[in-house]
Amino acid sequence: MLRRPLVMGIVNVTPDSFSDGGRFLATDDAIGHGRQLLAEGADILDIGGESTRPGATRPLVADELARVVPVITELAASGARVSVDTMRAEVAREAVAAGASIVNDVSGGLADPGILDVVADSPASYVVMHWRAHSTAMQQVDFTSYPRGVVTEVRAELEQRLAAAHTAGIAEERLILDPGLGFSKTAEQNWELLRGLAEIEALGPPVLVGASRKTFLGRLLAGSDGALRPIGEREAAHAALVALLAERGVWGLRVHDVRATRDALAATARFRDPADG
Ligand code: PMM
Repeated sequence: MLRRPLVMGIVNVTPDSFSDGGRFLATDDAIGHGRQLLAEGADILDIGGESTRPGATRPLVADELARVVPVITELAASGARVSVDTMRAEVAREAVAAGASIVNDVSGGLADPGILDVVADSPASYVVMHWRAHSTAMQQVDFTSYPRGVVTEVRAELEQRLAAAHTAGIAEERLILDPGLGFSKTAEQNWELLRGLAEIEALGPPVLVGASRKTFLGRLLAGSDGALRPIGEREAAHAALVALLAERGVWGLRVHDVRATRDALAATARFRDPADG
């Protein structure tokens, strides 16, 4: 029987106001959101304090730490399996100390190479995502150019990042790969990567995919006037991808809507296997 993909629920610790009141509110909101996602069936909570949407500017390290550490501490203490979504060595170190067991680095060690040593010195798993540039630059033409084809080049670049992780001393069984949908990729390149996922899987480590609410789905479902389908109305298309990715046997799905994802996985498993569910 095919194992169902793990569901990684996204907990964004939203930028708070300048007052301490705002900060506490953001912490409480994120903890509450995490608990809700666990109740809906999340296997992992991915806690992040830096937005990586195109054009986003980076928070200060101190602000990123202040956003994520209290949330990780609280949710890990209540037994949740926690991942930290960060590109920074210092944040990864504090997050692991606070209870995170996965470091989800969207830059695959490129933004802050010291993160590889931090992970190597910890028991944490490490998500190596395909990435080329920070959010302010990643949709520029230079960064979405893949002359040998997006699948071939993403595979080759991920292979280099895996080698860097090995060199730093991170054992193979702690590595997870992610094609990085939307990061320095056009909508069409995201679809090509999904079609070519076998090439990424062939590198060896388990594969995580994050398609939830992304712009390429908004573009797929755009109205006749070209307006992108709003973020909150992309879930049916996402659920179809969830089913297809489950059939591929991916390791994990990084999603906003945990309940809809678990529903799609339940239907997929029941369709495939009469004994399941
Ligand atoms: N996407 C975003 C942030 N972190 N991490 C991984 N491993 N894979 C992703 O695809 C990914 C990520 C950006 O999406 P969001 O702004 O909707 O969280």
